[in-house]
Amino acid sequence: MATESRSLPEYNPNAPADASAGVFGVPGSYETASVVYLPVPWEATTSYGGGTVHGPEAILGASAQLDLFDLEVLNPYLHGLYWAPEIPGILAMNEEASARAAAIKESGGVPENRTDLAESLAFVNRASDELNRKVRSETAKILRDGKLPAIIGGEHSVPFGAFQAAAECAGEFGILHFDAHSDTRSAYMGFRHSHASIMRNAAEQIPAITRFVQVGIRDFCEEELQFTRDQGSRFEVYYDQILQTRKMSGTPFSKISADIIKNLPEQVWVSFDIDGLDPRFCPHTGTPVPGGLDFMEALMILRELAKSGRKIIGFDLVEVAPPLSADGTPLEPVQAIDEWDANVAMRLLYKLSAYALASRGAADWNNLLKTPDASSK
Ligand SMILES: [Mn+2]
Repeated sequence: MATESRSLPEYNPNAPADASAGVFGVPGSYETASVVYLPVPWEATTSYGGGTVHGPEAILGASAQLDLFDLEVLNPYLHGLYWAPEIPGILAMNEEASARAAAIKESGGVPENRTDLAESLAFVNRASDELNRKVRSETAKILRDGKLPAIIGGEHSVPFGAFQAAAECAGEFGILHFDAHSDTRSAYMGFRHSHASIMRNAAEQIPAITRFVQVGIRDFCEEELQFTRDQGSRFEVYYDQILQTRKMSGTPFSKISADIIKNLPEQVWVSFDIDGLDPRFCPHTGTPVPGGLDFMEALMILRELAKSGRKIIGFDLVEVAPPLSADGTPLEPVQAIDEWDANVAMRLLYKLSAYALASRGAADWNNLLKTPDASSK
């Protein structure tokens, strides 16, 4: 893939950003991009708090606030970061599927003798299949064009088609999965492609994914614990409780990061559910859970991955949600705090992009190796 940087004519990175220019306030096009963000506004199976359907527009809207220069990887934006248009039809499909799913969620699933709900369930499952087909073909195109795909959710069910595309175009790979939840339930409430089932579906249906390394997991049922154990060495789960206890007992986080990364194969997809972080970084996400990673800890793990020589072949960032007003529409940001979820997410997105590019040989690694170390200046 193309990872060379280029200067952008008539663009001054030190000036205040032009919010209408593109993601992070930088002009760009698909043709010149190394990283392509594919927004997927979808939340049909969301089971608790809604709003992640508005995640992509909130992240894009907040992104112009970023200062582009990065101490570690210098100017990742020069490699070309492009925010693709939404796949046509997704928002309308989400609206109908969400409306049908609402009644199923209300009854906690589909009881016998409720043929109306069974019909709605079949509708939602067909819509999920259609969504997966669309995401798969768009992601495959991005990969075939030699670019890095980045899926922006939406709920955590959305990258399934992208995993399929990665398997088809790149062969075997591992998933580094940040999340509060295991996401290995079997068809939660009957939804075959539930946000709570993404890693189980991936494990059962995509044999090219040889490893799942889960980090920050702290909310799961016994069936999920059993499922991941039954998968043997294919699943390595860093439960938050155990990870945090190690940290609090004096193990340096750099050691913990290295332990996590060593389980991954050569090629890695990063699946980042924002609720893997401490909820103070994502207060409006759909299913927040206390505990979780600090922002800088997540970055250390990602840095360790990029430095390790493994290749990031794509990534997703999901479950980001802005605060909603009483009628379910996004709150018009009045104060900076209203944009907090999206602010954190766009900064994570920029770093994810930088580390992904760096893992493809695009960074000044001497710089990256030096800066996080307190002994250097
Ligand atoms: Mn998740």
